Amino acid sequence: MTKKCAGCGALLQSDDPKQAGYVDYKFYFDAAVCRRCFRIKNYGEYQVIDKNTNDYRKFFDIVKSKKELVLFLCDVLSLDDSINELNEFKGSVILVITKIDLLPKSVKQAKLKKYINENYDLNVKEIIFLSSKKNYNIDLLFKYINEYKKSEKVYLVGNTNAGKSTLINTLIKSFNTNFNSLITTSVSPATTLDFIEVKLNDSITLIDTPGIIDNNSFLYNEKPSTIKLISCRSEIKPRTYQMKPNQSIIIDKYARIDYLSDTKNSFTLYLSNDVKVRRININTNSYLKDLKLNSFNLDDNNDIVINGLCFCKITKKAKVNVYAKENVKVYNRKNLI
Ligand SMILES: Nc1nc2c(ncn2[C@@H]2O[C@H](COP(=O)(O)OP(=O)(O)OP(=O)(O)O)[C@@H](O)[C@H]2O)c(=O)[nH]1
Ligand SMILES: [Mg+2]
Repeated sequence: MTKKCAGCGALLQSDDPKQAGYVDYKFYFDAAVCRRCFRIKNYGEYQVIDKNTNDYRKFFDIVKSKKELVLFLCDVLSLDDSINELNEFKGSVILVITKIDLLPKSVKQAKLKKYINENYDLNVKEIIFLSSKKNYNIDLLFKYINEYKKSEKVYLVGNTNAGKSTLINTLIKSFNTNFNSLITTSVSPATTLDFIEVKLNDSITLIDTPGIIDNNSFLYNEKPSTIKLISCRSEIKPRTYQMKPNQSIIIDKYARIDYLSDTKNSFTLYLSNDVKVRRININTNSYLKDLKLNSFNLDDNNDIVINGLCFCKITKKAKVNVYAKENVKVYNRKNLI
């Protein structure tokens, strides 16, 4: 008899503790979840399963050919060109921008929507901004699901950590009070390992999928303590610095932003409130200059994004040098907010 872990979707097995779905043979028949899920939930411990990043993408690619409704989730702090991929889905797509509670309340959704519409040409039924944590717009999403679903199956896809499993648990809590969803969620990447079907009601079955791993993210291959520290958990308090020429911003031990223009400028950092930031003099301090250099000559109203770590809103034209880990994508875009 085979059965699946209700937390991560892996097939339960008692042969290899290092592989997905392991559960001690003594518990096999009674267990609903694998040892890894049990430990994530109860002790916050995280075990990396040794898989190739393509193993995760495989599930995403399978959903592309389905005709059913797809909820394409994107963390508001990781909004980038990867959302263009939603145009490759055969089924209707709703773009769900998650974790909206992390942005300061002053940020207008209309502005975010305008940014998406001006920068991307997306074939979507709706764009919705929500927060599973604050239960914000969950009712509206439920209404859209009923309006656009083609059959009872509704798929949730997106990058790892976009909040797919958390959203399913929230929908279950809100609309199926007879059932307690067991899907495991965590701040670490690659939590969900296989398709997980959860019945929301007689006419809707939600299907969770493993998220896509972004090799160019700061979070890729970082240790759990660093992931916890840099992941935003509460509303971001933006940090504004009036930069003078030859000043530099140091983001803990992770990145350095040198300001090279010769007029004053305003830099506002959006990142986890727990990460320490300080300002130094470029000429007398070479801290973190051994990291990879990315140079920019920016127009006014641009953001510098250090993928997975933060973004920095810069108001005027600026020459900047950004130092970050070798694999991390650093890029500029028009101001998001
Ligand atoms: N602040 C905030 N955090 C959220 C929200 N939704 C999810 N999270 C957090 O984001 C992290 C990732 O959530 P998951 O639901 O595990 O993400 P996932 O998309 O299922 O990730 P994979 O299974 O790896 O693909 C967890 O720490 C969640 O608590 C939200 O609306 N607001
Ligand atoms: Mg998940």
